[in-house]
Amino acid sequence: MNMSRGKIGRRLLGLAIIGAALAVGGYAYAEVGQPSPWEYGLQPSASPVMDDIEWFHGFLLWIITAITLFVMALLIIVMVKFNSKSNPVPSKTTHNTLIEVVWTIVPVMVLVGIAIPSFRLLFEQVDVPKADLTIKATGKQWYWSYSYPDNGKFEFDSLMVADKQPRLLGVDNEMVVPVNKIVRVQTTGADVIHAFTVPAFGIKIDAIPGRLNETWFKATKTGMFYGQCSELCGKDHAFMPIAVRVVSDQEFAAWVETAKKKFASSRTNSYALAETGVH
Ligand SMILES: [Cu+2]
Repeated sequence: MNMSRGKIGRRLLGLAIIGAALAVGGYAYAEVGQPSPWEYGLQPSASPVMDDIEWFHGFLLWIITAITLFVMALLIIVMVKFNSKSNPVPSKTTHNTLIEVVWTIVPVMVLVGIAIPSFRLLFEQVDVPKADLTIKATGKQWYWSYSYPDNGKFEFDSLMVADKQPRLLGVDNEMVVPVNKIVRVQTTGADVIHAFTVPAFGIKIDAIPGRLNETWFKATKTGMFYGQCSELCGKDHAFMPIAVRVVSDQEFAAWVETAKKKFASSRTNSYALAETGVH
């Protein structure tokens, strides 16, 4: 059967639309946690802790908005009703017990209402649940080293690669973790204080020489998630990104096998790379 030109055109258009939809869907599936242009909110969450941080952020925004509007309304009332023109003979009242009790009790209740979820969130972040694996992140001037004590005790360096995308975030060796597993992150500093931060996971913890800090995350989406050292640590502070690749359990097991071989004797190579400088 012969199809008219118009019919073929419409079919091609239909196919193109389906193709584009699939492409967009595929892109959305591979999550990327990184800053975006003109961003004014938080990076999309990819962990339970970050979900709660987002909730707390929204909760505070409502409270602060209500307080600001209330204070603004009081100011406007005072300016309109009690200026010298509309209220030439001011009242001499200096005390009003009810109002004084209210303006003491209400702010206290607001603060307690903020403190309860705030402390709950703080405990959630610091109280590490039973971990599925541990990764030690060591901050160095100016790159990160990751070791996997539960998976064969290998360690590797993660250095920024100047021409890799996303700019200033791409690294040679990413930290790799399995999805939906509780990862305990231990941080320390080899030289000065650094800070290990991944916004999408809601983690930020100092990496201090001579001290071992601990935090945790559970990545709920596969994809690439980026962060940066968040403690001013020297001249290349801006060039020691954190790149975390979240993969399935099978992919993680396969990566561990290759990483064990790849990083068995590569430490000298990475140190040499650090000394020649990649930026
Ligand atoms: Cu640093």
